[in-house]
Amino acid sequence: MTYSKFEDDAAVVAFVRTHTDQFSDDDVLLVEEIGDGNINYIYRVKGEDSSVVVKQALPYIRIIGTDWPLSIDRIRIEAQVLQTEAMWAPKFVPKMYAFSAEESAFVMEDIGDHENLRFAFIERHPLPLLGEHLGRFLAETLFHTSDFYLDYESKKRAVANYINPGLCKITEDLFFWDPYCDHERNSINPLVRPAAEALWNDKPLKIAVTILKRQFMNCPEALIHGDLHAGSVFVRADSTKVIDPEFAFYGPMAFDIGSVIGNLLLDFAGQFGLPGSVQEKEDYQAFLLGEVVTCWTVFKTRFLALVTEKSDEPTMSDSDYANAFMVQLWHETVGFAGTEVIRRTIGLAHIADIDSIEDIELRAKSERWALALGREMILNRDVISSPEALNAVALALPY
Ligand code: SR1
Ligand code: MG
Repeated sequence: MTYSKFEDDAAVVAFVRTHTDQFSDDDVLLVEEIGDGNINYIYRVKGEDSSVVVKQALPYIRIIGTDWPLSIDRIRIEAQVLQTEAMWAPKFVPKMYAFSAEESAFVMEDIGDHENLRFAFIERHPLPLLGEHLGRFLAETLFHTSDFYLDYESKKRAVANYINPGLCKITEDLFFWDPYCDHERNSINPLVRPAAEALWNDKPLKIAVTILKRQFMNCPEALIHGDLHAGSVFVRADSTKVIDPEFAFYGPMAFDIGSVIGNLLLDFAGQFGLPGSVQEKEDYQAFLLGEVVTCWTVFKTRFLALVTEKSDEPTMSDSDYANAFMVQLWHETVGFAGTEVIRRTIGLAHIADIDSIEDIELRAKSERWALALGREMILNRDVISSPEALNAVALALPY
């Protein structure tokens, strides 16, 4: 492996031409760096009639530099996960055209006709199929990579293939440790510091978070995306694409489902302080809660149908077992969603839904609301019995 960044546009073009036949020889190709993520370099390569996207991983985190080293095996994992997801949920992922370990880079379909879900949320774009699409994506990818579907040997080999320690460690720290202590990586609105300090002194909460952390570290249930926040989703009104599975590994299904639900609720928190009329905000908040219900219901219905249709595992294919599994999975989902809500509010990696609220007082109100919601979700995950019950908790929480 070269471990070096593409030197210039010509190197990116040469990479695409060497590894794909997407462009004819006489097509003039233009390169534009488009990545605004934290970790990698992303380029769009545009010809006369079509374009592709190139993603390159370097052995460190882009926004930090060489002080935070990170294995480039993550790009191999991401390429393979995109291919696996494409087998089971082809509508919901960009096509992978080529991967090269030599350059630690791959070429994929350009989904530039979609917009990032984070910004669609902030601008309150109508997304009538969002929850349905994400529920379906989750059901297909999680079922087909789990013991419900795979034979005992394929499953264990897959667990080994997707060992991803460096990226898991980021999550172990940023979700389950930093926000619950005065960590230097945290980024805290000074007006919210007393609320953050209250969490640091909340022993039952810290124990509950540690239980979730242990589950994250010790439950190789399915090949999970591992970073399914709104920034990893691109949308049009009629289409949804999930990208960026570099954090993927064999982990708890509830972590992915919880990330989706956590991000719907984070945008709910942001809506209070974002520009717009009260009516516009309340309408969009109602839409977000509706998508919480739809996402879970579609996920559950499709997963259980897949168990009936395709699972021949002698014990787990029992429908009574599968239904009991769903109950447990829901409770874990609520807990993981709560950790996403808290870590995006006072941890290292914030979200624009809240951070773009210019008035610091208004932002603090959304942040305090989010912290209170996340705390309730984590502590009461075993009593919040359904998405409707979760929505009732959100609606009852004073702003
Ligand atoms: C240093 S990485 C910070 C965050 O960005 C990624 O997208 C993950 O969400 C990670 O937690
Ligand atoms: Mg990412």
